Amino acid sequence: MSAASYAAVDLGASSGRVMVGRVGPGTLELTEAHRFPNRPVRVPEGLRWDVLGLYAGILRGLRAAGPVASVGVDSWAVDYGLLDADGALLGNPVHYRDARTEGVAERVWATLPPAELYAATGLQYAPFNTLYQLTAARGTAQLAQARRLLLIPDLMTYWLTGEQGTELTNASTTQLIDPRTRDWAHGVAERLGIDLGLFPPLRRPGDPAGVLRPEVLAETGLTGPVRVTAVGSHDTASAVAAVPAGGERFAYICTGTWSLAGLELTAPVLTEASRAANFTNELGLDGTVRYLRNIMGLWLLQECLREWGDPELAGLLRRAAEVPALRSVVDAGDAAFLAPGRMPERIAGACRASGQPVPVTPAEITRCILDSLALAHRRAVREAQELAGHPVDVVHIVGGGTRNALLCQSTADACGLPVVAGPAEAAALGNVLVQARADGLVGDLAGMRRLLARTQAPVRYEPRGGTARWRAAEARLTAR
Ligand code: ADP
Ligand code: LRH
Repeated sequence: MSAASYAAVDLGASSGRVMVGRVGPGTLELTEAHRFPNRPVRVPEGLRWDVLGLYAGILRGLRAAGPVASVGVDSWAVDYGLLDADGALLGNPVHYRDARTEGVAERVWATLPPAELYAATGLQYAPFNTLYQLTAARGTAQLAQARRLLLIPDLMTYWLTGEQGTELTNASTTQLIDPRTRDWAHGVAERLGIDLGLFPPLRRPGDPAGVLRPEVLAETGLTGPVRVTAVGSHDTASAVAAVPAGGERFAYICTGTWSLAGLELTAPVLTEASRAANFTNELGLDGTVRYLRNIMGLWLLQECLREWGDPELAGLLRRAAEVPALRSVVDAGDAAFLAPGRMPERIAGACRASGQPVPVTPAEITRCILDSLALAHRRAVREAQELAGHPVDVVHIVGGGTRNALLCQSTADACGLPVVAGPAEAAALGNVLVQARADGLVGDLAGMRRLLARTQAPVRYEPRGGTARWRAAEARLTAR
């Protein structure tokens, strides 16, 4: 095969998309076949994902994509659907921002203290890790009936193919994987009474994952057989694979609903200092570890926009750029911002509580959010280097946030390092390249990155000085 087209299904927390990647010798082109919103739905029992709507969007996207050699699916992490003995979905998957995990960690830690849990799994503490979600679900009628658990991309893959598997990069976000063996953490599951038998066998990026079912072919107008290939099904794993870096001395920030800021390493960092700093060791392609911190990300802005009736973003960002920098900042790593609702008020409240000027207008609040994100990026990039003993010369930003020049420039200024921004659709590109690699069209991870650097034209932002102001802003937050 000398050239081929691949469909990447990439489900982000704010939108899903089906992208088509055309890969040939030294060429890589990505086009959008279909994009659809991803909006959680609040029902009496809590916040749920509309997975049927997402699946319908995928089918529509595959129809628009036209002939492809194979399909790969990636999505946000940690969430799952439960299947009954007949293989039917038991209810809508619970959203990771649902309140059901409040207070659950303390129950888990009574059996397995946080230090032991970190030593065994290397995962950050986040209330929504699958391990805590499954503990919260204990005793429910739904879990009692469940015979299978499929993470979201694995559920979509199952509906497309009829085949079940658990893709490793996403499994590493469950907190049930040992990052050293890259296999299940059996001891952790046993001590917490979690049945690993619910998960189908592990598969790895590049493994075959079946072919599109005849009904799917009929609905999408595609001619079979169309293969489905396991990719880095955690969107962040696919995005990191598509960071167009040369060498090893780089940090990355995947900016979308979340900012995931950190390093690519060859072994996990499981020290007590790393745990205290809440860095996570998730698994990447080819034996790599994604050593990173979760920062609230553009979620803060998305939620404000929702409250403000969705004003035009470009105009708002222009006005935000005119607001003086660093008047007030909030801790963009604070889990207090995890839940939806009343975001402008919560941000203003955090500024007031820390004795800073209170941002009032949408432009002022937007500036506060972007400065706060840049500040959190600075801190994560610095601390990751210190904790891993892995220095960097450049920060790569990928994901939707690369379209926000103010955020990219502020991050360069805050870090005191050049920022190389792009590609915006990194997760889809990483997804496509893993499929193409399975067909022998591209080489190893370094080869994939060279191809990306040559074909995806990133934008470079140089730091403009003034790091002392960022240091002072950081001190304002940490002094509290
Ligand atoms: P996810 O995959 O988590 O749904 P994306 O990577 O698609 O997120 O990024 C979405 C974010 O990118 C939006 O919330 C928005 O802040 C930012 N973004 C997208 N398009 C633009 C744009 N044209 N200008 C500025 N920011 C943008
Ligand atoms: C980003 C992401 C992130 C997870 C979060 C739940 O989309 O996958 O890596 O921590 O969603």
